[in-house]
Amino acid sequence: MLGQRDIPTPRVRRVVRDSEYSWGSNAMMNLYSGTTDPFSHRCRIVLYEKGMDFQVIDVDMLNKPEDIAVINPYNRVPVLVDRDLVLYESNIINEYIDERFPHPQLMPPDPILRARARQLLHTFEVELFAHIEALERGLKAADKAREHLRDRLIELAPVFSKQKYMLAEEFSMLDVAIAPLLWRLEHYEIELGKQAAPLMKYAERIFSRQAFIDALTPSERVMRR
Ligand SMILES: N[C@@H](CCC(=O)N[C@@H](CS)C(=O)NCC(=O)O)C(=O)O
Repeated sequence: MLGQRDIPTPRVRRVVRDSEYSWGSNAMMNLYSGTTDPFSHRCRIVLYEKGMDFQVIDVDMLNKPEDIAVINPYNRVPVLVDRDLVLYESNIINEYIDERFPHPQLMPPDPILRARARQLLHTFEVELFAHIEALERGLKAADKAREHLRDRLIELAPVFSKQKYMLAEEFSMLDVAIAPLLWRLEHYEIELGKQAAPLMKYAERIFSRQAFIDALTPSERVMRR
């Protein structure tokens, strides 16, 4: 575990709420976040939904600072540093923030519903987000990934003819988890067609939330026309 003094000084820094912030004992939560990274996007959404003090450290994915490898053995973003706690993996970071700052609660309070939500989060990773690296890196597998994502999202679309959000009527961590992909459909050149209209209506509902708007980086803002 890294001690406070071992935490590297960030090279790129964006102070979100507290311009007097210094990298010292009063450190608030710090998120190392890729400016175009869908996984970091998830964590930014949760931080803004909670409306507490935090700092986002913008990481240029094309010029990633060596510091990231010091705090995450997998050398990836997002990474959350909260005093002595260093966390990676967007869903783990988000559950920590949700438990630390319970309002508004984004995971269901009931253990059974919470377990189901975690199961669905896992399904999103396997069925959707595992295919994103091919698109982000422009790999040979990109066309297959596009096709797979399109098919899975079209299958999901009818759910939103009956309900407002992924878990019925309340915005939750599941909406947070999928939102960065929905925002990037044009950017990834995934065309869903008319059959996905209920899904796109659902997406617009998420995109119009103030926290979602505030969480977007300038590079993300231009991903959708
Ligand atoms: N499962 C991880 C995925 C994180 C991830 O893949 N991050 C990518 C950005 S898309 C990364 O930092 N890759 C290293 C690099 O591009 O150098 C999470 O949910 O946080």
